[in-house]
Amino acid sequence: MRIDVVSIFPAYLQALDLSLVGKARRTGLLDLRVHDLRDWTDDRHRTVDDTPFGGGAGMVMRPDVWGAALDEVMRPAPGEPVDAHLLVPTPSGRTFTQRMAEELAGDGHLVLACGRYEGIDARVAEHVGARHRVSEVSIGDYVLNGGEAAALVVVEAVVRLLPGVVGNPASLVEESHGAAGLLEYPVYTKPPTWEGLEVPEVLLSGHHGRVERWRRDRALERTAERRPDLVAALDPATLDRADLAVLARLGWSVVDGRVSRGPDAVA
Ligand code: 6GU
Repeated sequence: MRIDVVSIFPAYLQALDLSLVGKARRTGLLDLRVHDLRDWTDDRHRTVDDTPFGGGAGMVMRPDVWGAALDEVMRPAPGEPVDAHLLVPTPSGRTFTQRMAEELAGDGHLVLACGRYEGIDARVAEHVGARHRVSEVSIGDYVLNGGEAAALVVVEAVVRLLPGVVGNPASLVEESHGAAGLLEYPVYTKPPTWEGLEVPEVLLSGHHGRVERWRRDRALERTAERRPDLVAALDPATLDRADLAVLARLGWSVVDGRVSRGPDAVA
């Protein structure tokens, strides 16, 4: 896969030299290129922004500079038939999800355009959209100063799904099937006693069936506590009697084929 990241702070992306993404680059699984947007300016001050038409606070990134950068970076290399997909990190984008990461991992060429200030002139997405797929994505409901941190998140989430990047593919399989739609259960390692705190005895028992049940119970409890939206989205067909018992204790039940909580939810 090829990924290009364009930013006025290319040094921000140096984290992509490290760890699993860095290794994927060195082994040739990933062709990742970071560019300085100012390389496409042509004035003495290397200007990338200007005041917003219609007034208001802050600055907007100029379409001519971004257009020149993206036209060059997204142009298919000779003999490279893959259609580049432009990703624009912005708090007003569609929420970036694991499903989106899985889809993007199937693309041949991703380009991330990191905006700063109040964002990029809207004509850029329109211009690029005439020739390429364009997706504006948000990594969550909070505001960052620019798209760089979000680009790091998107690249890491996508690259770890590429074949050969994660050392033990069983980790990926476990993530996707392990407990579909639930948060992970708590994990422990040695020593079995630390600062007066014990590892739950069942995990030392060697009884695989009891361990699996305990983990599933903890995952259900955690999800009900922290992410009730995920519990409500569970497919009842994926729940066994023990699951339903745990959920009932927490005030959830299946009503009209849906997992729901509240007065008529308690059995
Ligand atoms: Cl993608 N960009 C910025 N600037 N802020 C964000 C974001 C992205 N996602 C959440 N907040």
